[in-house]
Amino acid sequence: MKDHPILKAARGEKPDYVPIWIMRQAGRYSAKYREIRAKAGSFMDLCRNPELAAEVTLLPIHEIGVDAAILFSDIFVPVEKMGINIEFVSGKGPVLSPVVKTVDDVETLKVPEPEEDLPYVIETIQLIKKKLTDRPLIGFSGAPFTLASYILEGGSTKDYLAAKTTMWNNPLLWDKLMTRLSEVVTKYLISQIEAGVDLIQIFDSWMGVLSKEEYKTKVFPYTERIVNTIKGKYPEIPIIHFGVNSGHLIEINDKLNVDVIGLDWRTDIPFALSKTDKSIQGNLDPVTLFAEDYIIERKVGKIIEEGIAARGHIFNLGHGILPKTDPSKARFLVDTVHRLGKL
Ligand code: 1CP
Repeated sequence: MKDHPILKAARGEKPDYVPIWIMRQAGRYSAKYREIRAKAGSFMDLCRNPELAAEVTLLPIHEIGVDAAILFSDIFVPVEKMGINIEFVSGKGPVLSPVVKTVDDVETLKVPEPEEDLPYVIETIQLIKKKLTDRPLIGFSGAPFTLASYILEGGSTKDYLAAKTTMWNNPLLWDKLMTRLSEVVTKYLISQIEAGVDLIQIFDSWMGVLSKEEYKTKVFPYTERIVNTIKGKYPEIPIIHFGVNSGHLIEINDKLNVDVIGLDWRTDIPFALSKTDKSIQGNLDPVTLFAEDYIIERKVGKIIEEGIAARGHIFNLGHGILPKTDPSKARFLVDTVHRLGKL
């Protein structure tokens, strides 16, 4: 397993081919996923059901041939166990309650003990690892800023008003919440590693909405602490750090002790490589999977060419695969990367 192309690319050793996995690869574009999801009840029920979550995790391995599985779960799974209720309301997205507004509210948030509070996540990982012996399993967590943005807003947001104003107007609350979230994320990721995941991705999906200065002073130190604690304990487990539209933050994130920087499609690979010498992941625009095959081929070819100059390159979309994607196009993408990516 240690020599699998994804792990080699993450470490900056040269694999035989460019490996690929796809963000949200176990998702709504798959008919089988929709069928299992309907059987499970709510989306959070599916995340809490080890048998079904393991089955869903393995679907894209068989259906589209990706080189790694990613644990089927969600960034809200540990948040629920902090004492915040999560509901997915159709047309509105996730609704979190109660909304955190004061330092006292933060004090009531628990730090879940994964063995006791999240046993279904550990069990899901163990079930997957029994069945998946030839490819790595990716574990993941949201990062403190992305989690805080939902917790302070009570759901999705376009302007990040609650997160940004709290950061500016209430630095004590901000620090207490970010510190607590850092503890939650650290424990959660360590428990995933101990249950058997082979590498991890930290999703700071929305960090790109911050300026360099804000990111550096108000967000980076918390992520840095998480990464250093995990690397201190498990230096051999590669860490991927990803955020949407965050090309302006690469030179700051280059200082994190992570192995791979995830890029979305708006960040050109040559630009990214001028800011970091870490391995990279990405970065095909998810909408490309609605284009003609020759367009997909051309864009994949360009990304692979550009990725050769990186320390290592894991192919991925620049963000999650869209629910309307035709699964045969996802399969075509994986085959194309494998065909054009022989090194
Ligand atoms: O209806 C459904 O079936 C639910 C759709 C869905 C799925 C398939 C949600 C709801 N989450 C997931 C799975 C999921 N989420 C995975 C599984 C592994 C995979 O196949 O990739 C992962 C890694 C996530 C992570 C996640 N959840 C992120 C970070 C990644 C990203 O997209 O930037 C975020 C921000 C979430 C929050 C979330 N989960 C689901 C929704 C609708 C949202 C809100 C998104 C928003 O605010 O716009």
